[in-house]
Amino acid sequence: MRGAAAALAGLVSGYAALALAEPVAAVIRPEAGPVTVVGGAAVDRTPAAVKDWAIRTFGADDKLVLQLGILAVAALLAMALGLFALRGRRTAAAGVFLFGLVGAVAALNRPDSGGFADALPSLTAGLAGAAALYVLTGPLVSFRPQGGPDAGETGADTGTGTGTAAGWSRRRFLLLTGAAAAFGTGAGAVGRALASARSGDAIASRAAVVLPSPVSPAPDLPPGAALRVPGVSPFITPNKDFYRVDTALVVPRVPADTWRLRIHGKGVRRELNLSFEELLARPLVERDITLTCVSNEVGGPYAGNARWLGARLADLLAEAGVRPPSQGGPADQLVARSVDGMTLGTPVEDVMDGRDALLAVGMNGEPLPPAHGFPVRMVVPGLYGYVSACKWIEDIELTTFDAYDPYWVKRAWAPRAPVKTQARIDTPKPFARPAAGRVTVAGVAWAQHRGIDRVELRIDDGPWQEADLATEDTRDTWRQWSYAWQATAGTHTLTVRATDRTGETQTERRAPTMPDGASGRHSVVVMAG
Ligand SMILES: Nc1nc2c(c(=O)[nH]1)N[C@H]1C(S)=C(S)[C@@H](COP(=O)(O)O)O[C@H]1N2
Ligand SMILES: [Mo]
Repeated sequence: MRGAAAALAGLVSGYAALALAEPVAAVIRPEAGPVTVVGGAAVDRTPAAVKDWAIRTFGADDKLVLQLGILAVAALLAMALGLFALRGRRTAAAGVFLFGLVGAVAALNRPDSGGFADALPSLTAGLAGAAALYVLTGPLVSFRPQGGPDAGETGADTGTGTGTAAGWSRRRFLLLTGAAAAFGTGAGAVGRALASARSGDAIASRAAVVLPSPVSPAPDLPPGAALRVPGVSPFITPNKDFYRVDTALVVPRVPADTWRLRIHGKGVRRELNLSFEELLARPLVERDITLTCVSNEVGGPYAGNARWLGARLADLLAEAGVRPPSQGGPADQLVARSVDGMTLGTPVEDVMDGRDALLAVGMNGEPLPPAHGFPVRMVVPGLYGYVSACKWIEDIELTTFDAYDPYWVKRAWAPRAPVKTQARIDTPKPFARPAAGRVTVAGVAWAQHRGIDRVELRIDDGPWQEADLATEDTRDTWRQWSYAWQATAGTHTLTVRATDRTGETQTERRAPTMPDGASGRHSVVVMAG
């Protein structure tokens, strides 16, 4: 009983501590919350293969799973410290404070750390947790069955009249524990209210943005570019369905009116420092571009196609005096840095070779959604997101591949990563049971900036059959395809492959996503009947 009470005291102390950190973090910086900073440190230290597995297994829930994992570990540690307090309350309390210190150190070491203030939420949690554990476990150790004052650590507590047969003050313990839990719940609620008031600023800032018309609008979709086949990925991915992959445990909220972008580094003759307003005042172009993630497995969901509005990055670089390596420029790598300290490296040559590399402000007719990089992000056709698509961008440095390894490259991903040609079967779904007879097989294929020229489908071990391709929008976008299959009863394997405009057919050779993107062909098994 006393043990269970001690574990409960630990748990409630931990709860109250983390809850109290919430309003503190909301005032200082939501990104500085103890669970967020420890989670961020964990993300940075997770082996790339595990992270890739987490993205594949938990998808967009990967962050939630991580945070729940941290809370579970914290709960276990808190209960252990509660039990330990039965032997030494001061030492156990010091242990709780130590975890607060760990959080503080993690906070100060975040790449986006805002300085000493970032340590405060964790320090507050450590102090509050230590005090709570000390107080809550008081009634558990301060009263002996024999009666009389306890000569131990809490000599001041006489425990008069509240002792139980078990030798500890149950009523007092329950009162204190209940109060601590209630306090924590209140603090958490205040924290959430403050945080939502704060993110309200960024939301208001986004709502106030009026996107200018492009000087060069995207042409209307050619007729026949969007198939009307149920189950196929829509040609343009709605923002709410667009995949999201990033390391941010809290979506950075960057008000547009304080946003600035600096362009500097090797070979820059005139440093540029742009405000959001100045960026919007430039000639903006609108382009359809398909974005894909290097963590996408063959047949996976991490690809999306949107109509982006933005400034051509090559023009800005030219204005800064940057020349691509092919014209003698000294920098071959452009390192983009986001407000949360993420770094992504892109070949300068690719950005300046005439393709529509954008500093994007709009996505499908609205300002970028916060999760997709509001107010400004990069998008470069033909390159995986981790080497091009910096969200919440605030800095561009011209450097070399030799001189600097950005975030993912430090974690063993390839420094250069053009998108690999891929075709995906969207319908029928794996293990579907279509009626025998005519079944429309359909999906999408992509080879951004090269273009898709052919998609073929094979039933079981039969010959490759040409699929019908939707009309091409641009070579920077995916292409839908469909195939009218006369399904016979039984189990069949459908396999798809695409050929890009260089004439290369997507390889059969399977490669994992690490280090530069998965290869192989997508197959789906169906039971026609
Ligand atoms: N700041 C920041 N930008 C980032 C990332 C990130 O973790 N942080 N992830 C990149 C990766 S791996 C991909 S695939 C794309 C995904 O963009 P989306 O979430 O808008 O689909 O963003 C890129 N830009
Ligand atoms: Mo990615």
